[in-house]
Amino acid sequence: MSASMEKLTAYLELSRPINGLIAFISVFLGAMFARGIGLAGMDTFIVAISALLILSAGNGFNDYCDHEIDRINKPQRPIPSGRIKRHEALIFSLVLLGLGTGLGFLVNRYAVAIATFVSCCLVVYAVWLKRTPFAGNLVVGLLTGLTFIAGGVAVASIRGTLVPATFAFLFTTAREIVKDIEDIEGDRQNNARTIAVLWGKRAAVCIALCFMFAVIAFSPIPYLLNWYSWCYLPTVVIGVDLVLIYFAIRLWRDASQENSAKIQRWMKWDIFVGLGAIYLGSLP
Ligand code: DMA
Repeated sequence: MSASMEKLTAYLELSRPINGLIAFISVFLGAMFARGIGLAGMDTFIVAISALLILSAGNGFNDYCDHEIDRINKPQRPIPSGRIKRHEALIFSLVLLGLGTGLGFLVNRYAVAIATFVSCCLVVYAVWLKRTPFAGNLVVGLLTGLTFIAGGVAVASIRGTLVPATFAFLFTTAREIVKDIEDIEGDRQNNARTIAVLWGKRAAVCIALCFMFAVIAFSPIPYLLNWYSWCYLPTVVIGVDLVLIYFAIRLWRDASQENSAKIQRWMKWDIFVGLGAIYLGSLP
């Protein structure tokens, strides 16, 4: 691979494109739930791109701040592996943050307000909240939920986005706590006061399980309230609830770094199943 190609791949890796794709899709789904299938237009596309750019920036800035921690936890990442210099990651993140927030001006003032708010939260998270027990996890969960609401803002109606936003919040908070169990070594050595470091793995597992069970408990509600059609229920029960129960049992039995790493990765893929269930449920 040529040097410039390698650099490009490293920047792509830094931005964590799967997470960006999830944010992009979440905005579209948010707009769809707010206004109905097929009504997503140019504004939604702009907000979705803005979410993708801001999240990519957030990931880059996160790695910029976490270079010491990642040297232990994730040595293969672009910064600790030396493929991207720290200042390059910083410039990359600031440019994407500026572009992402700027795009909000093409939509409406609420889009600008959300983009600015999310950008500030991501900076505060990387600099400070990540090293604070629980608050950091909650903020990432809330921001993930907010991507659906941003989709609603693009079509000037946030009703209908609150169910997927709640799902996203609960699911992501659980996953973030599992990630903290995975990252316990590097976090401990760098004095990051996460739940796993401060209160121990067992407590972290219990809190993550509470959030997983909250997702399961919440999942039939939109169907029972007649908000989603019947297609939603079997998809969410089989594709999300049963899968979460399986993850919960595995995590309870083995909270090692290796196992929590596997579970949090699988949880990321399972988000697509959850998005699919909500999509199917909202088809006319
Ligand atoms: C995820 O942070 C990134 C953003 C933008 C909130 P994280 O603390 O979960 O990342 P890491 O994988 O470095 O622990």
